[in-house]
Amino acid sequence: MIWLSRTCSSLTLAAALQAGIVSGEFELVNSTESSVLRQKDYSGVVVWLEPVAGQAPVASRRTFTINQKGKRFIPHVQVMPVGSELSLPNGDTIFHNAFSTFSGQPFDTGLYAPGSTQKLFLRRPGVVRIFCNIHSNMSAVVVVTPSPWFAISGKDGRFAITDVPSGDYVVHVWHERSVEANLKALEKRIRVNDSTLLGRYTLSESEHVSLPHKNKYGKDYPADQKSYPLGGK
Ligand SMILES: [Cu+2]
Repeated sequence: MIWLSRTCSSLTLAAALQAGIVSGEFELVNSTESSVLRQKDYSGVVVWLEPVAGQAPVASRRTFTINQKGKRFIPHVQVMPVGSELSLPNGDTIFHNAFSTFSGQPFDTGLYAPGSTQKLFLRRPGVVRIFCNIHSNMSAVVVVTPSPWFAISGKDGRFAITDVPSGDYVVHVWHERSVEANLKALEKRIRVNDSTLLGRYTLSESEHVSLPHKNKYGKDYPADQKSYPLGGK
């Protein structure tokens, strides 16, 4: 028993020691976004790893949050592993809604009051776009990854995925203003040992087209968008 115990401990220790960090950075080019042009804000690019052989383990259940504040979803882009809980607190003094018709997991919270929170589980990988049925300019994106190894770039474009076990992986990248073909071209196979540097990715936004979205009924938002304060009319 002692021998077994020591063996398990050694294996656990070895696995922990073999876990690595995968890091790199993104640069956004050909953008028309003022935050990119003026502040070199390269945040919001999502990256995740999928093992070449076998399935990724299911991540332990965690809650990720997108706040509703100032008639905005904050953060605008969130990333979480499949099976995670998404929390949507309404931090405004008016009613909001959250709905999605994307990635085969549609939902509609209905109207909900200031100070209250809606929670839901996203059970399938994919890109889930979220809107408010009252305010057409409110939008968010949740990238639900099929593995627990993911990251999102900060303003400086850098990212780091920690605790990645040694092995072979495919790197996947997603960015809201990059077209699917360009993102697909960035996929590459890597071998992770300890610290693995992926270098600099350049993502062009030249082919991005921003289109207005429909409300939850599939129709245009009314020109007169009302807000509903608590206790108001
Ligand atoms: Cu709203």
